[in-house]
Amino acid sequence: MPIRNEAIADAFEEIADLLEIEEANPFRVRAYRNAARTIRGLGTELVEMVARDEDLTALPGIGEDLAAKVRDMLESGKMSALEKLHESVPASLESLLRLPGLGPKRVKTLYSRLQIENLSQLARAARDGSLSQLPGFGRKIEQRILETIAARRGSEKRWMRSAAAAAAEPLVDYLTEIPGVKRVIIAGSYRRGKETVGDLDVLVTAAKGEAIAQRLADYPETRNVVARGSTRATVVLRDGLQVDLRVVPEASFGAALHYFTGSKAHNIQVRRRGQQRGLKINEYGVFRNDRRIAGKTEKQVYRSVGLPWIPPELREGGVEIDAAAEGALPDLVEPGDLRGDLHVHSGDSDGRATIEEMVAGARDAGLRYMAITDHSRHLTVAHGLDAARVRKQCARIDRLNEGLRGFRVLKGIEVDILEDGTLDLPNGVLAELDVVVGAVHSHLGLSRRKQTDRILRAMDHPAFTMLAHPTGRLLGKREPCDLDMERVVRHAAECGCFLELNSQPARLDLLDIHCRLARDAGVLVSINSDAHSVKDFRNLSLGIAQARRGWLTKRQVLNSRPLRELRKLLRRR
Ligand code: DGT
Ligand code: CA
Ligand code: CA
Repeated sequence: MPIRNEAIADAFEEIADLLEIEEANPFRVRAYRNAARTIRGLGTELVEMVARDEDLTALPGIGEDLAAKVRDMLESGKMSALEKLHESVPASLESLLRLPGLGPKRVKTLYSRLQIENLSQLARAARDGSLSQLPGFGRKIEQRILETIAARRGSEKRWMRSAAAAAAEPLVDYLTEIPGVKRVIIAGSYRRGKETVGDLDVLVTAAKGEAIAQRLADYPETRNVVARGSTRATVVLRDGLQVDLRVVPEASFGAALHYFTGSKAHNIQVRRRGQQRGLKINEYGVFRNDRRIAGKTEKQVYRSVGLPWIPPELREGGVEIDAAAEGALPDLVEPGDLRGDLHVHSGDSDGRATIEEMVAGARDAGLRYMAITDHSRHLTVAHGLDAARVRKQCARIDRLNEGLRGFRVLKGIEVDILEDGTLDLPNGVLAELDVVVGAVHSHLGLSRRKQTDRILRAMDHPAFTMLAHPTGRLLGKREPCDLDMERVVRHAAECGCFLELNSQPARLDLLDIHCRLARDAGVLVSINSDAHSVKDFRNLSLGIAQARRGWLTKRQVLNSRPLRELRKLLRRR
């Protein structure tokens, strides 16, 4: 059996894993990962290239050293660098000890029962489920170990969607203007609507790839060129964001778009369905006996395996294929579906515009209503409002509404949930408001039990409308707080309140999985901007992307409802 690319890429990945445990130079680790990725993306088998005496170092990310390792593996069936690493990595039991949930006793069990002495072996055992079979282990700890490992893997720099978009949009414009270019689209995690992306995967259709790769190298924002070939290029932009360019002919566009949109797990499932039908699916098309039967559009690719087109936001390799096969894909919420915004600040607290200016901004964004929800008094840094100031603001809003046609300002507050779960303003004033958005801004480090109880208690308040940014995470800055979201969602369903999906670029909180919990429990989600300035209404599109990844339909989004319907829902408590 010839050694396939997959096995070589796996070996490189494993070397990277082992080097990472050894805390080797991150550049070295990355080099192996990049090489693995290159190899996985190759259209031809390395074994054939070597047989034809082709120069492997011409491949992006493959230098002399890695090329030699590839040849070594093709000849001997093993990669000696990997074997050596296996020997040299000490019984790194100490590093296992540092993992959450693993004490000396469990580590010893791992070693004596499964000969696990390093992180990659542990990861494998956790993935194939053998870990949970051990005495003293269970599903919970297995899950925790998997999460820890995933978090370590994911510690390479990722970019917030908003930052990636700021780089992507001008790049798309630049590439679109090149003569001969037909289409330019960003695939990868960006197209799947992820809240962070590792890099930008740009797909271009054009007859001649080389010229496009050259133009990307010449792009004023390009800092350096990592690799360049006849149909691809990899460059790093000035701010450090990496761009992978692929140029494909029009006839392969759909297949390439599908392939490079991913996720990898989704692609694998689609390919498997293809295999069951005797089809080979790759980035060039769908093939039966080497004859291309589809590839121009994504729809064709899906149709070839008996599925309807699946929106990119759902392509995570979970249940979307089954849902598609059963004709049960959700009709996902769209940007134009939002009628209002239920979390907006003004200059009365820490916003940067007047209520009137925010009204104009909301109208420009196509909205018909919004709730002004300034901070409450506890948040002194934000010049939070006490009851008297809230009442004054309400009177101003009443007057403002009298002069408005086709738009309504609702009266609200973003009230602090105090440490004990009480709200930061007296019941009387809260009862006068249309919208009470409860938020945690302090004591984010409470235990899971205390944090959850605190939030549940706040929800029990009869005036409570919705929970703002439930997990409190700030991408790249702050982990989500320890919260039992299943209990929170269940409780929201029981007491008839709502959950916010906060659209600020660093928040995007609810997470996608929480949106799904909400949907399953029948809890409506409010996609709010939490705008502090007029331009912040634009962030709603980020919230929509997140909601789509959470499988939400228009009906499951509170602020897609017309004002009259919304009012009924708000009064339901
Ligand atoms: P990222 O960049 O970390 O946010 O995540 P993605 O999903 O954009 O991943 P990336 O940039 O490594 O690759 C883009 C897409 O290309 C990925 O979603 C699926 C496809 N792809 C990459 N490598 C492989 C592979 O080894 N096998 C398969 N089937 N697809 C791959
Ligand atoms: Ca990517
Ligand atoms: Ca990429």
